[in-house]
Formats: sequence, C-alpha cells, structure tokens
Amino acid sequence: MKLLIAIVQDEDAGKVMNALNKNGFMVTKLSSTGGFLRAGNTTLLMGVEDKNVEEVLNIIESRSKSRKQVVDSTSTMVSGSIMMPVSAEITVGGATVFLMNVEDYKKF
Ligand code: 2BA
Repeated sequence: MKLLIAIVQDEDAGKVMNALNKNGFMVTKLSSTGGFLRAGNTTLLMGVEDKNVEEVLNIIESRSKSRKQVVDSTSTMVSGSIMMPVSAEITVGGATVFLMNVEDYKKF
C-alpha cells in the first residue's frame, strides 16, 4: 500500500475528489496554505493499494490544471531615485504528489 499526499489547487479539489470517490477511492481533505504564495490550497491524503496507484495518479493529473499567477513581490527595485514594485508571473500546479510506502495499515 502507498500513502499519497496530493497538493491541488482549491479550484480543482472538488472535481478531483468527486472522481476519486466515484471510482471507489477514499480521500481525506485537509485545508492547507502554500508557503510561497501564502494562499489556500488543498491537501488530499489517500491510502491506495499498489495496483491502484496508477489509476489514482491519472485521475488527479487529468483534473488538475496549471494556472498562471502574477505575484507582487514585497521587495522593490531602485532605479535612480524611483522605487518600483517588482512583479513576476509564475505557473502554479497542476498537482504536487508525494508517494510513500505504508508499512502497516489498521482500521478499528
Ligand atoms: P506555494 O508554496 O504557495 O507555491 C505556489 C507556486 O509558487 C509553486 O507552484 C511554484 O510555481 C512557485 N514557487 C514556490 N516556491 C517558489 C520559490 N521558492 N521560488 C520561485 N517560485 C516558487 P507549485 O510548484 O505547483 O506548488 C503548488 C503548491 O504545492 C505550493 O504552494 C506548496 O503548497 C505545494 N508544494 C509544491 N512543492 C512542494 C514541496 N516540494 N514540498 C511541499 N509542498 C510543496
């Protein structure tokens, strides 16, 4: 068995969870915050049998979009005596997934 920890964007979380549940996979949803953007995202915990890992990854991948986001930096650029805010465009997502081997699993 594997423990999958998937970080998805809030906008995609509903679709991902619906598809996982529809296909018989259990999910625990945690509300999380990205350390870089300091914006809300969704962390999904899933205990998945090895034979089903590929299917679960396909479900997550097909429903997680990447999006462009403009970040206003708190730092400023000095051009002569003019202070200019610095902004940059970054691509967020689709999904970031960590896979871990599960040594044991019990349900009481
Ligand atoms: P955030 O940390 O808020 O990062 C949002 C997006 O900002 C990232 O998208 C990436 O494009 C960019 N970014 C993050 N750190 C950066 C840095 N130090 N310099 C430049 N750009 C940076 P994603 O890579 O798709 O990550 C989306 C969210 O997934 C992250 O939100 C974080 O919550 C989580 N995540 C991604 N990689 C992780 C990792 N290795 N460990 C733990 N959490 C991770």
